[in-house]
Amino acid sequence: MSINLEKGQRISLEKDGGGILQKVVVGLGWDVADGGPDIDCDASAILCGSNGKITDKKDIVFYNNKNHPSGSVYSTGDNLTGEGEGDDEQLIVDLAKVPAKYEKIVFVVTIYEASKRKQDFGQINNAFIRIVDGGTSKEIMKYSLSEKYPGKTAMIFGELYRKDGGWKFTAIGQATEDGAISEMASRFM
Ligand SMILES: [Ca+2]
Ligand SMILES: [Ca+2]
Repeated sequence: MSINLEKGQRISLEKDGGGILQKVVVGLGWDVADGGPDIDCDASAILCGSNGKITDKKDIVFYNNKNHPSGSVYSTGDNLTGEGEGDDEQLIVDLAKVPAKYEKIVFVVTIYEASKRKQDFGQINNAFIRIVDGGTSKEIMKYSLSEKYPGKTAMIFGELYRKDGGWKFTAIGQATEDGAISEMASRFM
């Protein structure tokens, strides 16, 4: 059964009935509030070492760098509008293949050309991150933003991190004013 996480909560990622997960789908979704113009959110996965930093720009996986060199994380592509229910962008993580030097994978969402288009998280509804078992397609957990963030143009949604030989996920929900993926990524450099 899927668990609804609150901001700050963490869970262990396990298969239904226990056991280690091989592959997960990290889905992110959003809708435009009140019939406003399209908003192009971009989801990224940032692979960090034990110091919480990236070692290479290729450790940021998103629509413009779809495949991590290790083959363990990839992006299914760029959604420009957020139209429709369900996942609008997805990052696939092959947990078993993540090289040992990476301790955590942070999932962030930025708004493309937010300042030029004068867009922010105050104009977004139903933003969420969820994790699905890639083997069974069953949802493991979902974290939905419970409030709006006017003036905020990016969101650190959560992170997967290694713990006791497995993986845990924390719902972070930290809104920022970063204008682009490069700005967000500089937090991890
Ligand atoms: Ca996008
Ligand atoms: Ca949507």
